[in-house]
Amino acid sequence: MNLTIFSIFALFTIFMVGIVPAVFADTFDVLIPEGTSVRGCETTDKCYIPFGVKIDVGDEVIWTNEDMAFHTVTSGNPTDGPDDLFDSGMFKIDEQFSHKFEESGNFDYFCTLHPWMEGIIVVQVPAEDVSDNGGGCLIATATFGSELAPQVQQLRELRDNKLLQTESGSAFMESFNDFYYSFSPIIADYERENPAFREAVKLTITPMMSSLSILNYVNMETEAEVVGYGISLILLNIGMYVGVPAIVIVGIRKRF
Ligand SMILES: [Cu+2]
Repeated sequence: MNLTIFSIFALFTIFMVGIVPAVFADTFDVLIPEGTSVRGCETTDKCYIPFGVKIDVGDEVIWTNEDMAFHTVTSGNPTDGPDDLFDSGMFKIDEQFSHKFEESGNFDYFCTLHPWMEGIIVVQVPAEDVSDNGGGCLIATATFGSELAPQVQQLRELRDNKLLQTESGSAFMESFNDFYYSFSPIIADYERENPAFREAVKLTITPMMSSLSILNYVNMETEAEVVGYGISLILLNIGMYVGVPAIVIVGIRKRF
């Protein structure tokens, strides 16, 4: 019974580690140092420190005013003026302004009170999201013989069309891949050398793949739906892989 509790705990941990980064995206600090209300900081790009910040989509930037004067953080540039993407308005010493960036791109900003003060935020799509689109499921490919096998296609469609369309799903795939690619090449190689082992793997993963196919028939558009279906599927799989064998073992033990 301890094993069951441990397995549930382990699977929940894997799932939550996948979700947490989506909920608590990274934050980055930018300081407005003392003395920026007079010209000079622009010669060394030190009106906002750091001048440029590179972040991922979903990350947040927090500006802190450490100067004695009022300043603003206003998207756009001094020549063309504000572009209305974000604007702190005037904020005073020790006050903060934050903005979460939901789209990729280069975002210039400046201070409307001191137009020599300029900075830039570069927002990029996380590298993992891009590379995930290329790889396939190594174990499913080795088990079902080819990348083009319907079972492998089903997994790929599920990942590309459902999971990677949401933040929680992408975050889950990211941590799942770190874990999965640590052992899947070894299993896939062994499957190619040993047909009996391949059949055993096929039997083992078939219930899980059938349960995943449910996802192709449901709507998973919101973050809450992805989390909900994700947890339900994990529980269903715990039921199939841990619960059923546990009940059988307990039943056998009672007989003897
Ligand atoms: Cu200013």
